[in-house]
Amino acid sequence: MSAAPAHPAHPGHLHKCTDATLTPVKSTIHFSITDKVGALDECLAAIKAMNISLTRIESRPSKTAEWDYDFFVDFDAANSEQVAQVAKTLESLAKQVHVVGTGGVPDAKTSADLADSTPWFPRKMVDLDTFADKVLEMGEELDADHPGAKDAVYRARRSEITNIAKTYKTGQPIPHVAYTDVEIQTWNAVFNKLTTMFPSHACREHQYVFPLLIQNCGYGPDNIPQLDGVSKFLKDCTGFTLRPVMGLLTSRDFLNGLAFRVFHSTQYIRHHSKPLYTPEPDVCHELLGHVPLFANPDFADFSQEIGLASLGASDSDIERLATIYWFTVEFGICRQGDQLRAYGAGLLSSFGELEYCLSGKPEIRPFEPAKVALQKYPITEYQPVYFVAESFKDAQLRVREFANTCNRPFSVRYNAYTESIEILDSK
Ligand code: HBI
Ligand code: FE
Repeated sequence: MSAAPAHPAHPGHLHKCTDATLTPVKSTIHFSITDKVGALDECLAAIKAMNISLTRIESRPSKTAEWDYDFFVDFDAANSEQVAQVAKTLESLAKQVHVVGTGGVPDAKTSADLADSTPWFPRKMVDLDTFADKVLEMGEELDADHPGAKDAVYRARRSEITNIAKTYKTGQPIPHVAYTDVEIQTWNAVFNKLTTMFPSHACREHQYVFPLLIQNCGYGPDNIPQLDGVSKFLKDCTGFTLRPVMGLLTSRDFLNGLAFRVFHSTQYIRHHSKPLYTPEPDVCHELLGHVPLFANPDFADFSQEIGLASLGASDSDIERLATIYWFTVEFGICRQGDQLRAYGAGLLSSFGELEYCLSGKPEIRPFEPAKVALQKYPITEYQPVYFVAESFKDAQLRVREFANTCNRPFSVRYNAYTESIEILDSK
């Protein structure tokens, strides 16, 4: 457990006091107990024996190695002596007892508590609609070194396609794009080249899903799959969905989307003059590199873990999380049996780098998030170093551990029923 949280929990609802003539001392106490039948009962009975009314109980698995449970109990005491008495009593029954807040603090909505120091972040899926036109440089203008920069026809076509993303709203089907013959030829060149390498270079999760994408989503050498069908397929597999995007989002916005199991996907394709090169994400990179992995439950959990850590994170933590994202989701390799295989989408969608990363030439290091987070990386050339994950589950746990070291005075969890973020305001 960390030290006393910055925002002690307080109940927001009405409740009965033990003595209606006195103002109760609203208090929150924390304690941990091991997962033993009756342990919680004993603690609550002890409080009840003092004739104190409980107004809220929240529990969650503890971050300790012993798999304890943390409890946060709100109660109304008659006076501060009684609060101390509760703490003393619990000390004989539980571990890590501390009063996290008592007396005089008005009931507060957690959102108001967070407002000042915490960067804005989406709380509900629909909040992602606000990202739509916040794209970085390549969104509408193309960089001078983009192969399509001087091609007016290409640029017009691109804005036609990015217009879908610009007007897209949560919950809508993603409009289909009728890809042209030239576009399909570009896809064909990429598809044929990469699919020869997948059997020897892609991780087994990618190889398992690829035939299913051919069967269910129209993947094939002569068809560019539609985001809408792919998104429905992913939703059935892992709850991930795609959202069309005009171009590069900021790291913060992009990672925030992952907290909702939403992947922002481009829908346009690279320029036909250089089918095996693109300086930015395009539909080939998304569909051949990213999508197969998001169909894997462990990888989906791993990705969402990074997303959850990014919500309301400081700018420097965002940068560290973006670096972790870069060396995993984009350029990760993993150990499978006695071999190394690629699972990063930047590798799986690049003929040259897919070969290079497993060639034995580049440096390979173990995936340790605290170290990875500080690694500098080039974005226009092959990576000088790759990090090996032992499994997606293992990588997820490591990222969670890393996230606990980030300086954020609250923690979050995703409620999949309401598609919204719940805030636990004591870390
Ligand atoms: N935006 N649309 C989009 N696609 C990405 O893959 C992407 C992004 N913004 C930032 C980003 N990737 C990463 O390089 C990290 O900064 C998260
Ligand atoms: Fe990518």
